[in-house]
Amino acid sequence: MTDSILAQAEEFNLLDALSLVPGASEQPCVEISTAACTGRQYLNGATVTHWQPAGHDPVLFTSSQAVFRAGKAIRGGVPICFPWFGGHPTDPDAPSHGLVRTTPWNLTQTALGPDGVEVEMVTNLDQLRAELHTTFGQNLAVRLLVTNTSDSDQTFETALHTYFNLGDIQQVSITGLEHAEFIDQLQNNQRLTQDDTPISFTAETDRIYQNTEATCVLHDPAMSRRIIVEKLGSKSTVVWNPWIEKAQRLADFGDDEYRGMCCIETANIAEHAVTLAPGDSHTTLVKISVENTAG
Ligand code: TA6
Repeated sequence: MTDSILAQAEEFNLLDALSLVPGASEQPCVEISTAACTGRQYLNGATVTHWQPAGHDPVLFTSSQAVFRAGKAIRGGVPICFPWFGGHPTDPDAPSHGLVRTTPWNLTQTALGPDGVEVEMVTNLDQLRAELHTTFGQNLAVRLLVTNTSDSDQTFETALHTYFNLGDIQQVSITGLEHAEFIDQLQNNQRLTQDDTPISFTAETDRIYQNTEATCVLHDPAMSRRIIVEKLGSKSTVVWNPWIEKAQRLADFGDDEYRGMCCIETANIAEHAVTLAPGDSHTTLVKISVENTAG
């Protein structure tokens, strides 16, 4: 698989801006390097694993223990959860977070666009087609376009499961979700409401905020920056940090790595699952930007 993909490099390489190369464990990926940023996206799961805009530290977290192997989800970056989130609603043997974060997507287009290097990857399920359009520039934009290719209505959940790199979990806060209702996945999926204070982390946190299209801001004083997470076509926002015990249980995650990451995920989950008529499409978009706060 890898050799035939890499043989296509000539078709997709963009001078010095983008190269199709063997990445970790020889897994094929596109590497981006421009004046605006560096980036990396694996064909496995179409997973963006690195984005670093000029003048900033890396914005995405990818575990030092991540496994790069066909059929294995990469622990970090922006895994794509689709066509379901979490456990399958009826099949306990089905993989967590759907089918496409562990399958090889097809690299179909690369281009130099006005906002950066544009990469398109595609995968087809029986009734649904997923296209991931990623733009690597001073900002990072990840757009999932799902189309119903069947002759009947199709319903799906999705999440752009973004892992953010941060300086110190005990100093960060997230604003934008005040007063939103959330499903607490650690309290039997109880529905609770966020008060008027920012989210901070003092324990394992695993919440699905519902009925919110709000922009979130991750305030990271240890790295003197804030990360702005804007979204379109998404009514759920998932906030997750595994904390100590879960971090130790995750084989592809360092025991102490919970200190330097959190997930803010752009999603449509549960009552916000999307139903498409035959031929219709839906877009879920996240746009990530970074601002220094030093001085
Ligand atoms: O998005 C949060 C979550 O659903 C957590 O419950 C945790 O399981 C995380 O996803 C990672 O899931 P994974 O299947 O990648 O280990």
